[in-house]
Amino acid sequence: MIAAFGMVKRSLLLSLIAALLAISPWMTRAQVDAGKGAAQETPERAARMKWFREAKFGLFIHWGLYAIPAGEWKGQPIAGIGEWIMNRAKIPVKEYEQLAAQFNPVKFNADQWVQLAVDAGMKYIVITSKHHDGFAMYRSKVTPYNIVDATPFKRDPLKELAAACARKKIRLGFYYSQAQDWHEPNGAGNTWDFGPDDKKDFDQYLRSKAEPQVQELLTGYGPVCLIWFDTPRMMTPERSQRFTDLLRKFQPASLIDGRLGSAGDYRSMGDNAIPNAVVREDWEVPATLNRTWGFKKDDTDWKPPSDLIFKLVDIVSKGGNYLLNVGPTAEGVIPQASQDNLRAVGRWLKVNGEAIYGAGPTPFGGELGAFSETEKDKNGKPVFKPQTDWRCTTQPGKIFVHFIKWPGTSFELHGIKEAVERAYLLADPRHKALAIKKSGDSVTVTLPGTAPDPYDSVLCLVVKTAK
Ligand code: FHN
Repeated sequence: MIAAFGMVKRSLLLSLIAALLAISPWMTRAQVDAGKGAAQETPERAARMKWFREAKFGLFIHWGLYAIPAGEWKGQPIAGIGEWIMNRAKIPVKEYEQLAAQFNPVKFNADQWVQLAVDAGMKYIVITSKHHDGFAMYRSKVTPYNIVDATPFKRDPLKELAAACARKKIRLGFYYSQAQDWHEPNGAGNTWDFGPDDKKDFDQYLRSKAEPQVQELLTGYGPVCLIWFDTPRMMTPERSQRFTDLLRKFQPASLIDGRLGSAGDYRSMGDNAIPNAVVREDWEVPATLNRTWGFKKDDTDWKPPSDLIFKLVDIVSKGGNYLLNVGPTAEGVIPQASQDNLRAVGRWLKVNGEAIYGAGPTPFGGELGAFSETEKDKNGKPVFKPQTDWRCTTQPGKIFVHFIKWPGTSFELHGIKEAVERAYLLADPRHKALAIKKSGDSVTVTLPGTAPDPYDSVLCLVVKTAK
């Protein structure tokens, strides 16, 4: 067995530094989150969750009318995330609706979008079918406020994406804003046109729009891998249950994310919020490539491939999935920088995918960082100090050590009870065996002088699992 604590020493000198660190303020280890909300595992649940647990990496797409103003309204830049422009600029429904007549994304090509996800090594796609602005990005019979009936484009991109996903064998899910709908008098969120939410007939909105639209999505687009609900304002358990019932009735295999209003099939972390420690339940982090979800023309603050690969590895080492977003333009083009950075992740995954897809979390935890005993945040809570030199993921019989920072010619790992039978680098096409020395529960591996990968070089330790 592998002990639940691991720590790296690279040489005698580094042992000394480690000893010094041991008396530094970074003493308190990150706690493992036992996953208090974890659903009880049953054979049905295991079957439903199987693909999600293997996938690890998905593409989020925020696409809607907000891509036209792209962060600017009447010549003024509007602060905040792009898809919130209607709310931030308090644009009246009557004005915002007029964007539909201009929406003509002639460069949209479903196969190209799906190919990007495939090239990036992503295993599922989640696209906004209706965001908080209330505009349906598919042909809806519930309301003419949809892309087929209200725009010159007249095509149903979700139909085209569903067909392209089926061709490329990649799963498709739909984001649906069940509570906030700024277009509807009784939907949550639009207080500038329709007054306070607590005066609204919210159930009238749910029954006449949200529930029938979710039904349309579940019945008109083939297999839907999940529905990604969001911002559960005013969602009581009874209201949430009505959506759960729809999913279980029309697509029993489809998953419910963690933002419906009652427990879903997995936990959704906050936006861009990666936990500090291993979380022992199914979870996902939705995350941006820059600072916005919906396209904003002045947001070019792109996270580089090094950051994206580190985050993917960090998340998988803590037991989660990474749902990474693109915000296509009003013409239907995914920004080039998004494409380039995602494809760089895909190239790394081609070589190192075994250490990601279906991989389990770290058996250690000390390498993730620790809470400071001296530094406190504004609430008086200890500040977490992440350590980013290395991460660990696992497969049955294998431990993968991800070197974000190359340790030099030797690496020592503590806390391994099993026999280590072989060690090699995934980046070495011949998987040449590296020299290993085992002593007690430590293993020392002799490494080449330089990192074979600029972002994350993965060392595979083949271990003899306990019978
Ligand atoms: O308000 C939305 C936001 O626009 C975006 O869709 C994100 C994605 O996780 N969810 C909400 C904020 O958490």
